[in-house]
Amino acid sequence: MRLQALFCAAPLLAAVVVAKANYPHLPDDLTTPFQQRLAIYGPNSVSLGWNTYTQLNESCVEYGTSSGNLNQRSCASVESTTYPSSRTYENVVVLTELTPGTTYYYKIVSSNSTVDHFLSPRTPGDSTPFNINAVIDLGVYGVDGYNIQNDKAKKDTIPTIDPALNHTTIGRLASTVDDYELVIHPGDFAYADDWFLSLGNALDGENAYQAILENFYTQLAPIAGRKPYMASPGNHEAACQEIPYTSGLCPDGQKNFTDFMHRFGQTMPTSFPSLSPNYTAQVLANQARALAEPPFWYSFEYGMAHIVMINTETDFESAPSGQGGSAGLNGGPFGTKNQQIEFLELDLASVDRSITPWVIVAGHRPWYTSGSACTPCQEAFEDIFYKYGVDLGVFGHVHNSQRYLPVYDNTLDPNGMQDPKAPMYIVSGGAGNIEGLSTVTTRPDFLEFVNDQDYSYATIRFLDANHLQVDFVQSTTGEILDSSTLFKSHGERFVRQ
Ligand SMILES: *[C@@H]1O[C@H](CO)[C@@H](O)[C@H](O)[C@H]1NC(C)=O
Ligand SMILES: *[C@@H]1O[C@H](CO)[C@@H](O)[C@H](O)[C@H]1NC(C)=O
Ligand SMILES: *[C@@H]1O[C@H](CO)[C@@H](O)[C@H](O)[C@H]1NC(C)=O
Ligand SMILES: *[C@@H]1O[C@H](CO)[C@@H](O)[C@H](O)[C@H]1NC(C)=O
Ligand SMILES: CC(=O)N[C@H]1CO[C@H](CO)[C@@H](O)[C@@H]1O
Repeated sequence: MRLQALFCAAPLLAAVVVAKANYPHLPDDLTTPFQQRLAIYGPNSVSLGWNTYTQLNESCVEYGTSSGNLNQRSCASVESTTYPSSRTYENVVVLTELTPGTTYYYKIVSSNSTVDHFLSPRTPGDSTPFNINAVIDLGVYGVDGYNIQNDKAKKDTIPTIDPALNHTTIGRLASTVDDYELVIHPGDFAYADDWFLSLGNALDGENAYQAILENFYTQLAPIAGRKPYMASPGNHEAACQEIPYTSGLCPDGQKNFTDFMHRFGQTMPTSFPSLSPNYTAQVLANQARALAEPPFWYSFEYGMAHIVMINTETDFESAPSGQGGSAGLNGGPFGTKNQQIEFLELDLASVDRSITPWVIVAGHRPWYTSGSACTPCQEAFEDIFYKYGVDLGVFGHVHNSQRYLPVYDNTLDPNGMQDPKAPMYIVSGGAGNIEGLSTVTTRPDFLEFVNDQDYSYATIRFLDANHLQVDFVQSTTGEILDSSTLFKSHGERFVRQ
């Protein structure tokens, strides 16, 4: 209300303010697809989400294994959705019964779309080596590098982004696109809720918020439209109260993970049925499946890997972004009491290592970290990780790269990297965003590598059933900043310890 009065009284100011929220140009053809995002949706299926600037009467995708013959067609089972303050509509189509590990060509049905392609998921148990990237805390990029720490001048405009001008991390993900098969991104996308960092946005938060989201997901589309891009939430998806004084100006779309839910709610999978011949494992997997709550917590399988995405923001005891949580964000809950924790236990208990030897759990807030440790997360999750022999924990939230030796209960695993019982942990939060990199202030025990000088991310290489290599990649050059290999014998089929 007050905002509108201000706009009438000061049209000049309004014009300046509106110009600040730099929305991408509207296409003439409103059916043009933007913000494409693939995800692994099932053992033989992939979901494809995209946004349009009009509601489509029918959202469809044509696809096939030859670029010249898109002989299959799949249409949305639900209508495209939007939310207050958004300019766009979210469309989702699921492509099922795909032949595993095969290149598929696809074209979103529109009078203005082009053919792209993806690799269909590898069957759980396929022992072909493959790589994934862990990219966390990734924000919008501008022509001159929007994410330079302490460069206030660069924070003052919301850039319109030409996707061809890919910078640092997104650029590296584009130029290495044949080197990895999927991306995991557990939290903090776009940093649209940081709109208030630019003074020019003060009276135009709603537009600034939406403009940053549109710019970011359009810039990400060349990656997320080519590779399954698996999401779970971070604190920047939660709400407006990151900085308390903005809460009075909170755009509807910014409250309670709204954009995140709309964008990824229909595209992320529920857990898969078990392929184990063990009946108990099948039952446990089905129980876990019923408790999965995508896009907040879920798991999927891919070749040698069972990957669980968790929610470190809400839905466990003293969750930092939950009701009454320490971050003051009051988000969620998204499940019933204890649902996420029960899900995680049942899901991990169901894993048959003779099918998927590697178990990775990825979430946003770390507990082994230099700075900003999430103690409630450690209390909620660490024992479960250990009990079921999680091999690698992947986190972000702290804006740099860190690697820890296998550790449990703040005690180093005596075996180190040679067949430990405890999980190895990494923080891969240096992808780059408006807040810049986080300076390393403390060097906790078990910290083996840390870098707070370079925008970077982690490549996880599944070499075989016993060797997992983790490389930290410098975004600007592609140089490997750190490389380590974890050996696990994986002798037990169902780990309990
Ligand atoms: C067609 O799509 C491209 C983006 O893929 C967009 O830049 C262009 O404006 C669109 N053309 C029309 C006529 O809408
Ligand atoms: C949807 O259908 C209506 C009625 O047939 C038509 O007027 C409109 O142009 C269609 N919209 C799109 C985006 O195709
Ligand atoms: C079957 O799976 C359960 C857990 O899922 C495990 O405890 C049990 O040992 C397994 N049985 C066999 C014969 O492997
Ligand atoms: C957030 O959304 C969830 C799911 O719709 C709902 O259960 C919860 O009550 C909402 N929380 C708040 C604070 O509005
Ligand atoms: C400006 C720039 O570096 N553009 C690059 C973005 O990424 C694509 C895909 O790798 C390259 O072809 C462009 O040269």
